[in-house]
Amino acid sequence: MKIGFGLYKHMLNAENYKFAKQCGATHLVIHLVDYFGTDNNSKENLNQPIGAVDGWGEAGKTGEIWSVEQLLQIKSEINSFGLELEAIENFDPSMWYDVLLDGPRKREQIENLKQLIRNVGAAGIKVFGYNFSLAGVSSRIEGEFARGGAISVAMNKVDETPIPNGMVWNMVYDKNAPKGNVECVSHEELWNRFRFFINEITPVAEEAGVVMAAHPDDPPMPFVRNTPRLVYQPDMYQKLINSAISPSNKLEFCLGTIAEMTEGNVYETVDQYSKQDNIAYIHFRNIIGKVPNYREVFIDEGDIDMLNVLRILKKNNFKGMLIPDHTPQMSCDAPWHAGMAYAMGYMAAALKIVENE
Ligand SMILES: [Mn+2]
Repeated sequence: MKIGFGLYKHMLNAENYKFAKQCGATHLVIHLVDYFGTDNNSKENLNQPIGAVDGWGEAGKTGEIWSVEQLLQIKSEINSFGLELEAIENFDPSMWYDVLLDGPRKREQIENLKQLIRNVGAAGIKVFGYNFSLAGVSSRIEGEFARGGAISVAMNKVDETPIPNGMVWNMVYDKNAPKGNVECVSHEELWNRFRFFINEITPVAEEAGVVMAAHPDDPPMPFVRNTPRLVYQPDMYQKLINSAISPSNKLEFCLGTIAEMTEGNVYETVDQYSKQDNIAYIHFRNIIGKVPNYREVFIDEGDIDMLNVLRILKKNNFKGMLIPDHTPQMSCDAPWHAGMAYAMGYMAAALKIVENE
């Protein structure tokens, strides 16, 4: 198994590459979507996006895809710090809103997504993580929810505010959209939209040598903001895999989100999908509770026995990457970095213990 580190777009700089390396990471997952609008304002030290009702910011305005040159430039900078670029996480909503919404530009957008995946493959990046979701992250609040009053994220009720037209996945892609809200469709209709996407994309991904990795819905509720969710119980991951049998259709396996689900058992779920070799990489984090009442906590204080998870992964010969995903912020001058360093140290030690058993 490999220890990696995830960085948001505004964090892609020399200092954080060094920090990741110093924490023991060998591989990076990067976000290229500007969730926080940092291209326009210089906000610093932002934590994970929590899914505010009015969204995070504007999506890339043009729907333009990332070029091979752009990707190679970022990759070579990362390599110069002794790290590998393993994965990119998330499409910009402006690239695929009509694929999610079954809108008029769906055909054009799916062709653009295919070209993006070809570019990712041409740049030698092996994995592309995504979340097939209309509302995206939602319903979460920030507060002193982790040990010692560490600032973290929690949920205590479902946000039922409809998504306004022109917004999807928490980002505005059209400021001039007609008044009204995104229509509430059935789960079946959402699965039809997903099957269109995955069956179009996997042959291209296979040819490009890229693995598509699906994140479950966070939070895993059947409906959020008056829209259906795709993967909100552990079995739905199997349905997703079965929708397109391909070495390029795998999972961005989020332990925290899976443990928040009301059905199933997190260890059996790890066993099931790692045995199938369907896990592309893992969000290795901990939580307390189940939807709609849970909180994100430190890696060693939650409901999940993380060493048990590692033992199951070892038994099934999982060779992929683990990243901390989110962590509570620690009280000091660098709350996010301290939280991440704590998680990384724990992960390195836990992995050493299990690998030496
Ligand atoms: Mn996650």
